[in-house]
Amino acid sequence: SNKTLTVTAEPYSFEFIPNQCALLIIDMQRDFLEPDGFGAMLGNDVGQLRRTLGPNQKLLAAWRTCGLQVIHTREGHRSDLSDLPLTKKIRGRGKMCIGDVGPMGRILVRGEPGHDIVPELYPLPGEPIIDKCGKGAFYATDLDAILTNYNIKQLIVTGVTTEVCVSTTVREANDRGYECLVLEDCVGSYFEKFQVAALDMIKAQGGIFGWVSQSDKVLDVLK
Ligand code: C5J
Repeated sequence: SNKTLTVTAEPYSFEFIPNQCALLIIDMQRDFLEPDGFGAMLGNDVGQLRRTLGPNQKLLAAWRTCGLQVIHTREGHRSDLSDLPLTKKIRGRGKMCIGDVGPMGRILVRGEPGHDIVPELYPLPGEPIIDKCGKGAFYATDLDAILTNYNIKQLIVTGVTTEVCVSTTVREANDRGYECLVLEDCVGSYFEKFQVAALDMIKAQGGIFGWVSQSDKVLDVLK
């Protein structure tokens, strides 16, 4: 639709034109969310991310029913790792690193089971998937071109993790002139204090990077 919808949000209402607004779902990948994935193997509490599955499923279903644009992202690398900076590969000094064989195939390598999107939120044909080698979804991808081609000017951003790939993408989007609404029940962090701080930073100073709300506030106006 072409008419403006108004969502209750912080620091003030988020107004959007549905056919100029995409739902951007960041990195809802099996290796980050599943109990036998890479994230869990590192000792992270995947429950903090899994709580976003239900709200994301409900929002995605409603968004699709309205015929609106959905875009998915995945963090990962080419199988030859030629797009993986050595600095990223060795970061953490862990036993396992990107490209090694983990519980669900090679860690963060495209085409491996653990790299793919969780079945609950699996993309439909016609929903672009952005494969990115960085944290931000704009860096070294065609996301900006796709948004321009679809006349998308605003983003409702969900996914994981709030302080890493969601935040980086929202900041990149902001600098490119997109307005972002982040839904707190649809974004997750392994660390509660980062979840709170990352969302506070987005909406601070009059919405310096965007708006924050909850999925039910969006569902309210889509009906
Ligand atoms: C994402 C990460 N997707 N935390 N990755 O946030 O490494």
